[in-house]
Amino acid sequence: METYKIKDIGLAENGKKKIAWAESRMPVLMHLRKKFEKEKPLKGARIAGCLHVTKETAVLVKTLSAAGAEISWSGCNPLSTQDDVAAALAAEGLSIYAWHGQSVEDFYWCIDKTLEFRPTLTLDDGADLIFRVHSKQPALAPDILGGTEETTTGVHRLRAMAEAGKLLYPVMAVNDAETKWDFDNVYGTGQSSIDGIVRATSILLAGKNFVVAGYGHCGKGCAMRARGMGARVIVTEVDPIAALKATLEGFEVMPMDRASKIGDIFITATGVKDVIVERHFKEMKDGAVVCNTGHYDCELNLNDLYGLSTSVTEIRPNNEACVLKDGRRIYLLAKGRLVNLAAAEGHPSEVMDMSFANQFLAMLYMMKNGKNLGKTVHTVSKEQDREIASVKLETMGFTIDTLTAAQIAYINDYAAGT
Ligand code: RBV
Repeated sequence: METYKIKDIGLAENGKKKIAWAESRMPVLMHLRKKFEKEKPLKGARIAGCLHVTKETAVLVKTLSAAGAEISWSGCNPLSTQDDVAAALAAEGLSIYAWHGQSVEDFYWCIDKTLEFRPTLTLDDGADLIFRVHSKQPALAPDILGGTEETTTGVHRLRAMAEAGKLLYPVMAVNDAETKWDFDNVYGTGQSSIDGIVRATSILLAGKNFVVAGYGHCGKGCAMRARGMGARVIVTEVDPIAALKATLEGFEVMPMDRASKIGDIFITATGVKDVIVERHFKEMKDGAVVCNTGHYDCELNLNDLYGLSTSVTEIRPNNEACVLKDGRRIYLLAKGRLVNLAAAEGHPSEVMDMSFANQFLAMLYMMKNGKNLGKTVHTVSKEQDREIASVKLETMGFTIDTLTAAQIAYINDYAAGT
């Protein structure tokens, strides 16, 4: 019986080349693969994973498998699967259910397929898989030692579930590791979102008004990189502290009601719905480009945009021209889904190296300790963070200083002053 459903197994050769390229740029994860492939600490684990099927994720999947785990995988977004990578994983005998451009029904069908082997661990990006277990198949929960969560939005969902007393097993918030959010969310999102915008439009960024909605870590990355390309960056926020940070970084801050009139390119990175709605679309300039890099596709209100449009035409991959009644055109990228994963390839391998090293170590931790943990959201240890940072630095060829005994004594000596 086939243990996969993908677009085309014939794409496997290309996928293998992409995965090999990612492997050459993910030294921390490869170090962990080497370290654990003999010992096989995940032997006996059945891991259901739901995370973008990219070349980087493939390196994680192969590492989990090398450490002894049985795997069943689905993508966590209907538009992010790289079909050649999915084919390469299937060709290696791994169980995978994912293809690019699937419907929402197919998306959940794929998740359900991965649950058929009764997982003992779950790995999420956005919490759709774990939520599926809780809402549709709670009978699976007693056999599940623990789960992990990759992204900010998923961690928010899980914390809300835990607070409501609804979480049936412990989860590790991989996103909250410093070697994840302070790198992946900032530099990863910054580069890959610009990459997605450029691939979908080939637009010149220099001199454009580039509006970033949300100045969290992802928004900060987008703003920083857009400025680097010569754009004039405008930030919109609801949080005074985040807004203040943006102004002191030199970005202009204003409400979306004003930004909507002057922006050339808009990107949402808030994790909240209805950030750009009808009244904003109505004010936009002819030729404005709108996209989203938040986990879910609710930040741009597409019902509003399509409702205002007299025609919608895909003019190039991931770029739809929405023509309004008065002839103005608004260009919607990647149907409002994560522009970096749908229109480009997601974050670069080098940064996913740290995120996925955290995922891998969190899986080992859950396998070993899950049954003794409270049914709540846990964070990775400082030791894990430091170990990943140390190995990453070492593989990049950097060395750092060490505190002397006298310096340590000084730090701990509260009496030492002027
Ligand atoms: N993300 N994965 C990739 N190349 O595999 N790129 C981005 C990749 C993850 C990232 O960690 C983020 O938290 C999540 O996608 C949002 O869904």
